[in-house]
Amino acid sequence: MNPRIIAVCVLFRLYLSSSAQKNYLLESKPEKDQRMEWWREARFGMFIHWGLYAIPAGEWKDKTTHAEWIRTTAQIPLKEYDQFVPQFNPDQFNAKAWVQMAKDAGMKYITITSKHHDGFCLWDSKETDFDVMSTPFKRDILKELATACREIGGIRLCFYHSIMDWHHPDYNERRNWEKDRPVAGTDRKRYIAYMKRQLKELVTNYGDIGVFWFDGEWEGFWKHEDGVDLYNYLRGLKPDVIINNRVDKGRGGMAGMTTAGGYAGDFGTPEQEIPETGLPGVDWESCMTMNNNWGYNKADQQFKSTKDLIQKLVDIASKGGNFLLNIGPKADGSFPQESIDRLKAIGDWMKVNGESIYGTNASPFEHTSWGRVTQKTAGNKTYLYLHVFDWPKDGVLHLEGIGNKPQYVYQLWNKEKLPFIANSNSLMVQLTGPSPDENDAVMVLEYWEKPLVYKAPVISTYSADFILATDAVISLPAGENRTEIRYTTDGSDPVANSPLYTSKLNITQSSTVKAASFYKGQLVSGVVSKSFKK
Ligand code: FHN
Repeated sequence: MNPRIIAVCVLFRLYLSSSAQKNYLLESKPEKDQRMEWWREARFGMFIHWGLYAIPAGEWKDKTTHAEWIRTTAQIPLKEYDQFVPQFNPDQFNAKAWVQMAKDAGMKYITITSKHHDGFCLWDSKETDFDVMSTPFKRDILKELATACREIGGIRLCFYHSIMDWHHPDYNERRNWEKDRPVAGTDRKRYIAYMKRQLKELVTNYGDIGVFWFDGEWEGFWKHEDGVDLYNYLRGLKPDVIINNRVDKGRGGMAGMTTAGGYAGDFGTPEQEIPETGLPGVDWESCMTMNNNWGYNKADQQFKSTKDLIQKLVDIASKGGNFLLNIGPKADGSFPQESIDRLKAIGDWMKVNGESIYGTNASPFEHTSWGRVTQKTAGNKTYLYLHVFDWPKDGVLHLEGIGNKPQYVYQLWNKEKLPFIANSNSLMVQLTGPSPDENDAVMVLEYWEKPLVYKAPVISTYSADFILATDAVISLPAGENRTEIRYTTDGSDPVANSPLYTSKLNITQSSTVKAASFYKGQLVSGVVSKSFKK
């Protein structure tokens, strides 16, 4: 063969092997920021858990508390569970209606279970017959959703994909009650290759997939090196795809955050909970059910109120996170009416207030008694969105810890400007009339400069209980250099002429240290305290 051709073949093989082995974990911050931009802007998405488990709808023999885990929680043998395949015929399924409901609710992406733990595939997979094409429905559900997203616009299609698979024999973890599925002869590498081929189908044939949301990573079957490999494999197929932290083994339980460096995954995944505070520089998304189940359970009527769901969305955004709110469709392909009603009501609120959610960042304030704050910078302007859950009875909204005046204060719902008084460390806004929205009424502070937000100091120590002596370090968040720390050690609140903190305190007696931030002689933060015991 012509030496030139040989050289080209060798170079091409090198290219293929190098692109397959590229370590995307070494991506630069600007590259990741660019990739995450749409997702951070979106802030709000729809989770969909749908599959064969919607047929029993949570009921099995004398229990009605099952859901998407029913094959396991009801200990249904594989052959008996497979009987749901010929029953799956969702004649009410309408992909356009689903996508439109998500869009009308103000959501920007849909994350649907391509395959949940039971192994059933909602798309036409060449890799298995345990898929929707083996049912009477014989339609590629994910393809119809991809088409609807493309035609309607404004909604990114994303896939939840379970690593754990209770159907494929080579996923060789077994439940202790599964006596009918021997492990002999199984091959975990063969399962991983199967899963990769299926993921390639999903990346290649269903349009511009935004996120792969892995789950079921917690069993011993899945190793850290498998997670890193799968992350790089998928990024190699689609470099701009976003992948959650459940692709690897770094998730710290249901709190969802990645516990240390070196693990793969672009965002944390708190489940059914919201972190206490935002985590600067960390991307995370809280996923929650509307009632108590991910998959459809016909007995579960405990739907969260619209007010609760809106305030959860706002709380999450005020901490810099995304909200992935779940729908569990029925076996016929329709959404539960309670879900439809809440999506509509949330959408009505988002039509008026969406700008206070989309593309916002975490609140610059530690705490506000009446609600939450989100913020957004556009050009040389910064907008602070005051989400008022509890309307002040005296008609005056107080904001503590702010040191400069906004250009304007106005009601987001009608842009009506409001009078306000600003002093050295707080703002008082005169509200007009009752709250227009008991779920959350939003006021806007428009700044033409960076808002001057004061932070309380933090008192830290190696040990508050000591024998001879211990140290107390009092600090302000990084970058806060406009204020000074004043402190006391007798338990009294610090005042302008209290001692100025300049270096760590040596504590030799039981005492209470209190500290606060001061600016030009004015108290501008809350008072923090820590007790020390000899
Ligand atoms: O076991 C799954 C469960 O079925 C559901 O999919 C949730 C949603 O995030 N994830 C796992 C439980 O943590």
